Amino acid sequence: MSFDVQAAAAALDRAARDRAPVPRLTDGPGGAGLDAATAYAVQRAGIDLRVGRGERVTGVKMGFTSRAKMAQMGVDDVIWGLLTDAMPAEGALDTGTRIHPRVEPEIAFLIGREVTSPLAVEAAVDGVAVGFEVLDSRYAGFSFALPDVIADNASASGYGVGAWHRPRDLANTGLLLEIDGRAVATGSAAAILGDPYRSLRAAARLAAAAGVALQPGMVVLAGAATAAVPLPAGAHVRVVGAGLGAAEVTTR
Ligand code: OOG
Repeated sequence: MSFDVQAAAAALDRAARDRAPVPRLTDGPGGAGLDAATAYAVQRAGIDLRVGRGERVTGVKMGFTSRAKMAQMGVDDVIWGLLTDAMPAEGALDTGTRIHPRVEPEIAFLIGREVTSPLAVEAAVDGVAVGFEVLDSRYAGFSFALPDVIADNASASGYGVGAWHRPRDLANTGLLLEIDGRAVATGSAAAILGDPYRSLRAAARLAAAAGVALQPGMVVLAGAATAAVPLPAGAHVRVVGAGLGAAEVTTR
């Protein structure tokens, strides 16, 4: 049975907007043989729906770049997704518009110049920051196989970044995630493929291969260094990166 890319994208899009999770695509019609390429076609069709509603692509996010995340979700390959201008959490974030949000600490890169070749992406970086990503799987129980989560834009739902700093070595940057002043996750940026710059280069390669241009002003999220934790309403979330300051958000 052939797989309906547009129908899958529409179902995931509706799930996000209605806050009603859907069954895994891999369990549905034609889903048994769903491969990564088809799953990325679903992801792109979902982004097209967002762009059609007026959203703008603001960057790229990497997923499963750390053992902690792969182990948490039971998958074993690096994936990527796209960020849009509907996702930044500027100081406040509404958990009520999400299904079962989680938060994780991230390293973020700011693209400052046109990326002429994925091999030259480091030279195009203008800033580095500590940040957080809010994930919200559109699948029931936050449970998926790799093609499912690829199709679901790598669970992207929101993000925030702290102040930008000049590019620097990040391999041993300590990361701390606090909820209401309590440390809930700690890790090192070294957990991100050994060095977050490696994740940046992978993001540039994947974007170029997919025909997505990394433009000045875009953000690349390198992926979490720790497992993600449930994001409650009415909480103050703070992510600290050693030497990078903090990124904060209050939820309702
Ligand atoms: C998929 C997204 C994983 C990361 O940083 O590893 C990710 C998920 O766990 O729902 O963004």
